[in-house]
Amino acid sequence: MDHAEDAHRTDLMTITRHVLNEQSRNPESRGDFTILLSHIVFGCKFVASAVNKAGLAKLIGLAGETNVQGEEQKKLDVLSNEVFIKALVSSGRTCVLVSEEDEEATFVDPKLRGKYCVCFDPLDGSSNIDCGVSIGTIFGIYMIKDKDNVTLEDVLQPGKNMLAAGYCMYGSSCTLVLSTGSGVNGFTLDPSLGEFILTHPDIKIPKKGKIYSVNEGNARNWDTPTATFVEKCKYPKDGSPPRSLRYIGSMVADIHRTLLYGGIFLYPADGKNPNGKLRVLYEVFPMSFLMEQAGGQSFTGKERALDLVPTKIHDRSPIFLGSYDDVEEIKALYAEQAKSSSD
Ligand code: AFP
Repeated sequence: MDHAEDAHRTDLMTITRHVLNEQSRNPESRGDFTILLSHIVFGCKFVASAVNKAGLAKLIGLAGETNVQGEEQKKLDVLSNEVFIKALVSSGRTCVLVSEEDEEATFVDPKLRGKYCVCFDPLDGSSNIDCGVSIGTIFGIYMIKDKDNVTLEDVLQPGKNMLAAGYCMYGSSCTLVLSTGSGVNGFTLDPSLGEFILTHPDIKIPKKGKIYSVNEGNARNWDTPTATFVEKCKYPKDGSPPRSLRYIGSMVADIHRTLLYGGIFLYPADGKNPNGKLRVLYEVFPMSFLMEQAGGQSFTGKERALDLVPTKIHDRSPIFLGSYDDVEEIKALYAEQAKSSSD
């Protein structure tokens, strides 16, 4: 028996141990973030279990309600939203919550208030539920501005003010990817232990990728920089091979692949949707934060995505994010367009 290997296998870095290690580096920390995160992790485990059982438990199906975007809600969306709201409120560490499923922000009862604001999409990619494609939870965490005066302004902050962001992907395995502002780490749920174990330490996105990811069905409404970029991906003029197209239509799954394999994910503005489709607070910001922390970039077509200042909680923005060099290419095309229209 190889004892060294055995010792290695049994010394597992759980997500709680990892966050406690990070906490111990900050002597002023009182453990509030660790408590908040453990409640988010509980929410993810609950949803992972519900997603796994969805077919069996007949949870799939319409709940007969529509969400704020006018989309039909599935039962799993409703359930996931309830689970996360309850988990976050009961942590005693939150004060304002913004969920994709709720039109209004939730202001936590003053008795249960803490210093964090959480923006989240409890079950992103829900149109993929019925066919078993990977879906996920996305979250971004801010610190409250003024404890005695909690307002919507606390969540209408630029993405660069986020303290932490992450997502949990419910797929062939359940993977939680987290950044607390010093790199990105990935944890996989070991179902037998019920623990997220560090499996992808210090994720770095390749500097340049070979994959582009976009809904090409919208191509006829694209602006010139997006159309030119995609044309270059398919018919490169510099002798490089064409890039592969991969598009799942579930942001968590498309971003997870992009983080690990490199490449670029695009949800641009188009003729019909000048702000694109994806929501700033709980899709664009958390994913942009993770991308930058992994060495990539994120761009709106006008500016660094994390510099955006949302004016409403369900604002949308065009987004291009992924490998550093790939995003540089799209930035150059937008700069060219801006220059030619100012000439
Ligand atoms: P659903 O939650 O309605 O499935 O939308 C998923 C999503 O918000 C995001 O996860 C995808 O990247 C994007 O929309 C896909 O949009 P298209 O279906 O327009 O390509």
